[in-house]
Amino acid sequence: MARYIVGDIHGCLQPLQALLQRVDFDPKADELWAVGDLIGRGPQAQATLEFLAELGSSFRCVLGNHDLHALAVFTEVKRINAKDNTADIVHSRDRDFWVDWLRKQPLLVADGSQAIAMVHAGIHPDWRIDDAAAYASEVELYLRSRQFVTLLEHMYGNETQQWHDDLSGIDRLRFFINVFTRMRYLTADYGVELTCKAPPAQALDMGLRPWFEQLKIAPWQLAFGHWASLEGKANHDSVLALDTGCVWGEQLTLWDCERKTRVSVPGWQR
Ligand SMILES: [Mn+2]
Repeated sequence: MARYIVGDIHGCLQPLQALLQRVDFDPKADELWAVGDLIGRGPQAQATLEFLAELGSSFRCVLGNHDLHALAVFTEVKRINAKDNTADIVHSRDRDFWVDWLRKQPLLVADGSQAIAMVHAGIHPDWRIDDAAAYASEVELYLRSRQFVTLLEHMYGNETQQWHDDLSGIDRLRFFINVFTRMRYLTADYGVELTCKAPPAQALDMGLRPWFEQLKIAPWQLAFGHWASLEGKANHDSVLALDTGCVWGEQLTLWDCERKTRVSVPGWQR
């Protein structure tokens, strides 16, 4: 069995299929993991979800910020924006099916036997993988409950926040969602900063550091997406940056866990 971890797909079904063909992906024998942002912005939201769901148990993913936003749009918590490019699902008779499919996906996947895990954006450097998995499951439990729309209504917010284990209620869940699906930078005292999109060199001047800089999770490796401007380079042995800007016309990249190599194909050509 081979395992491949693919970066942010964003509804770019054709690059995904080209990439899987490049590595001879066999859904009967191999496993595909996806670091989230399965849909949003790119051209084929519904067809991409159909393709991935069809892979059944050979496919595993985590939710990204765009997937959570799509859930908010599909449940009418948010109005659709033309940029979202998810109108095909909004107007589909299968919309409720995709709401249920998406809200049952996790925020973190970990395989202890291979010491490999994935999230969309990152984890807090004060956490071990076990802690992060437990925190992710708090959100997952809520998303699977009947009250999930309440969480979608309250998950938005850009306030910089420190991690404290006594955070509770919706603030705690929002903090976890922000860390797992949106974070790029931390302040000097490990506050989670959510607005800076500058490259690392420029962010440094603002006192911000990439979230993974002080991360100590060896022997674990953590795959993540979300941050296309890193161009796949995090310069840290314990993390694998896999978003290489497919939806921006750059590349779609996967990590071959067995061979420990990257494979890329051209991204979406508008
Ligand atoms: Mn993202």
